[in-house]
Amino acid sequence: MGTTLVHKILQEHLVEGQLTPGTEIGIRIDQTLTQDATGTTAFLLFESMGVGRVRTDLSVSYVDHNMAGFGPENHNDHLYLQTVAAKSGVYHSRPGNGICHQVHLERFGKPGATLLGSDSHTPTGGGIGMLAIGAGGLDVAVAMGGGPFYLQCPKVLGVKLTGKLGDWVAAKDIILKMLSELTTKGNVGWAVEYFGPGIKSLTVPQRATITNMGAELGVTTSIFPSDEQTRKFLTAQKREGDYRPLTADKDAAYDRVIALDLSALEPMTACPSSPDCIKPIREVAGKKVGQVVVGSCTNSSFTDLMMMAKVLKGRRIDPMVEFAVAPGSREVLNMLAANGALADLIAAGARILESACGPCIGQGFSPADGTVTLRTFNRNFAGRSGTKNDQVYLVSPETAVASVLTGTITDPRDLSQKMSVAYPQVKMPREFQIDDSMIEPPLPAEQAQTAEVLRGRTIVVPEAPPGLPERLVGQVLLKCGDKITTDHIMPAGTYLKLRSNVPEYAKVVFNCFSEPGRPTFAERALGLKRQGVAGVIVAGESYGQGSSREHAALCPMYLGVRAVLARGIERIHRANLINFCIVPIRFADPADYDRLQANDELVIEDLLGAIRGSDQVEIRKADGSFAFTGKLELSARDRDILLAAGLLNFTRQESKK
Ligand code: MIC
Ligand code: SF4
Repeated sequence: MGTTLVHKILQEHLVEGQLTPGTEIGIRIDQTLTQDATGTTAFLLFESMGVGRVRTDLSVSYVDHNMAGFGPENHNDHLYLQTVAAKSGVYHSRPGNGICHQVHLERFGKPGATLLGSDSHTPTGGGIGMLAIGAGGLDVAVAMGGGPFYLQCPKVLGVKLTGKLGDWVAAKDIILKMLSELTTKGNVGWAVEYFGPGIKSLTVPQRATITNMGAELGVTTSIFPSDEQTRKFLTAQKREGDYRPLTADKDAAYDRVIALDLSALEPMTACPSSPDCIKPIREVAGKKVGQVVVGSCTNSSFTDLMMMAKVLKGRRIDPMVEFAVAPGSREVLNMLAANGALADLIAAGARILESACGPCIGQGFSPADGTVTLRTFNRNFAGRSGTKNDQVYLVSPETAVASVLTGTITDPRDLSQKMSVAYPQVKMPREFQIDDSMIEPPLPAEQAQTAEVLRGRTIVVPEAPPGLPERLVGQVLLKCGDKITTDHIMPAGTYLKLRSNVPEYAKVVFNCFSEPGRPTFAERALGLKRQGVAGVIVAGESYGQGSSREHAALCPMYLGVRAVLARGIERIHRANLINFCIVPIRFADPADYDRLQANDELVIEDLLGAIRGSDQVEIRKADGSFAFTGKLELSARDRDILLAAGLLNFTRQESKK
């Protein structure tokens, strides 16, 4: 049997282990990306590793999340990142240059290379045939220092695409269809590889929409082959030299194959409040819309926005809808400005936002109470928009433009049928308008030695975790249900600016569960910590889904949380927990979840012994009423990291050997 594309690239980069799905492997990382919201911690940790300059082929620091905050925090972060990147041998994409994934695809993505990014949507790079993986900032810092990245060798799901998308049906509808079939749960340990005759007609930006939102499936990565479409895109980006054809073997041994006929697809949406709450648009059509927001790393490419501008040219948006557009990059924005499309969008009534994450991460543009908001983004977790009880529908740019004209959720195919609007065929440009002047190259090594790094007062070096105790005495601080996202654990929005200051940011851990007049999670946790009692979190399935933000481990660790007991923990978050010395434990019998309550006191007699050499731990309630078994699904390296009190300490110990 032949080899899948995923395993071919893994094989080329393998430095430890064997390509047996489910076992741990170490791979060489060619490129890294960081963004500001995870990047400040990543760089602070990188600095404290004492490596000096990065040892990858290419590392890029982007500023796209924390852009327009009130107070000095954002600008302090930008200055730190700009100066630390220059000193460390890292390219720096300045604020305003665009969203990391969009810019990386345009200017740096390379078929066959490995990319590790401190952002869960790093697999966007799979659209150009890279093996692109999201991870916590500390894992990325280690990779910047030249260390391998360790992961579970994934099983590969082959998705055979046939047919061709119809008019008004978009790449977004392909990934929404995938989410309707696979959901956001239970896909840990898989990678998705697209193949078949249907891929030929999909451009790189379309493929990138699909691999980007593959993150919502919870898979390790998603990838398309590198073919003529890839060559066309790279040539248009004046980077033909980076092209390399790459496909799976014809008889590739996929662990599972599913088929999708693109011709049979219809416009879809993810309904409030989960990316897998999928319905065909026609089932929700007619609902009044208050807001339409186009942008994010999923759908803000030149072709997406050109399509919209062509539809809107000479038309006006519905008077009861607010409409905002955030182009994915400065390249996209410049091109729209140069060809007049920007003026068409403005004339139609669009509010143009800067090229950044913006409303996708709750930086403004929160919807009014009780309004439906349509967004071309990838996540609609409750409250992420900044409004409690929000009603966020994730849609394609096609559905967004149809709905902004009518003021109701509209199947875009109705634009042709009922309003005689022809579907604009937008071709990929032969040449993009390239201007890399907002990407600063690093300083040469000699100059870097004496260069100063600007560390403003709001940038606080995070504490390393303390060692784990032999005997863990803990208390259940919180019992939560299924699908707890990292947005629940560490809210972004107005708190995003606190990312560089763990003691401050930790105050809002789990604040979505706070009740007025009662002590917060942070207050209770710190109270226990002072008494020498560990905090324990009890959770259901898919705990920690969503973002790669390691603050969802780092801040609870700071508050004294030492263990998470769950029915299931998502890949990136699980790695972050281990990196910050919080023990991830799975219920051996999922029914034991029902027997635990908040405030229960728990004891693990021989925690360190179990971490050293067992696949399970015995846990009992301190009152003796109940004992149960937890599974420790740890690789040898995971055990070493936990015993060394986290990855930073572990890396320091290893470098001394
Ligand atoms: C997100 O979409 O949630 C983010 C913000 O991009 C995160 C990263 C972060 O929390 O900084 C992600 O997806 O990893
Ligand atoms: Fe930025 Fe949103 Fe993409 Fe995250 S999902 S990187 S916040 S645009």
